[in-house]
Amino acid sequence: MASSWLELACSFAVIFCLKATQAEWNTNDYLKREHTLVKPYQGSGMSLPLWDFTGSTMVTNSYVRLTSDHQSLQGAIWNSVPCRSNSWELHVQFKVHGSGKNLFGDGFAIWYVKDRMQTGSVFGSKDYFVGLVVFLDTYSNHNGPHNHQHPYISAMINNGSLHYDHDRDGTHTQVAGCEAQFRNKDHDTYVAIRYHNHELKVSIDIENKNGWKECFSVKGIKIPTGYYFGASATTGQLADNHDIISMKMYELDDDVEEYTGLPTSDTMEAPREHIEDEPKGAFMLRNMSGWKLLIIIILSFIGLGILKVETHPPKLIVVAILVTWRIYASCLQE
Ligand SMILES: [Ca+2]
Repeated sequence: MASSWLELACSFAVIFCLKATQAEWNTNDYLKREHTLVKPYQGSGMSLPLWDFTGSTMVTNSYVRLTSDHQSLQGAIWNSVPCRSNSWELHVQFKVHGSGKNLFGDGFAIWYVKDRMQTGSVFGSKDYFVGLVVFLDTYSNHNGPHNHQHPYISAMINNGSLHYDHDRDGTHTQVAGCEAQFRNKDHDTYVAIRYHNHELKVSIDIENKNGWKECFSVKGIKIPTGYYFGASATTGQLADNHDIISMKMYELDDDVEEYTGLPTSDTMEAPREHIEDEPKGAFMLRNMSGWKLLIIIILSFIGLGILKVETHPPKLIVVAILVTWRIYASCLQE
């Protein structure tokens, strides 16, 4: 009898342990190693299994640097295995940092696209792409009034027909976006891209709180399987270090059938009005009509002529400069 009780107790203990393990796991997410990049990066020299590089990309023991803090660079890292998961979540640990306090750029992009390893004008990768991209844009190129600050995270879905407009920071083709101060942080920074049941959700963990905060979520998104994950970055006149520390892809259970069509999005944010910058400085001089410039030059000569015949040159220099500047300023306002 005692042994029966013992067996029963053991059975309960086993069941309890199994339940506890299930509760601990409590997720249907599965890490897919073929789409995952983690330290220590296993490779020889510049090559890594499952991942390929372009441009300025450099691999160290601690990070994959897409661009360093120097001008006119572009680099990318691409997974070589197409994604066969219908729904997935990609966690990217990254670090964007540099010496610039007010001027830095341009940011980086995380891709899930049909064509990999293609350099181009969109953060170092191809324009008119087919797939999904999430931009982590650190530099505001947008002319005119903005309704958001940078750094800015946004997503774009493209079936190959849309052009990414750098001058507007892609705001007229984005499905959604949010501001996120992820640059020059001393702690680890993460972004999560979740595509599940035709919903795209982007979350961030950038405040050292070890938890995800939603950036945006958009329903009615369809992207097929068979595309490639990647990340790319560029620097132009402004620069930054754009580092990828890890990329982890989790397959998710879902309730939808496999989609094989072109990427689509039911909604897209309303286009923002494109307002030209008011030209300033040397740029303004190029736009100024000839007669206005002529007036300025004539007045300058008159001012200098007066200086020669007067006895108080310092005072007149100030007057001449003020008159010239006033006319120049009135030209600018027109
Ligand atoms: Ca930008």
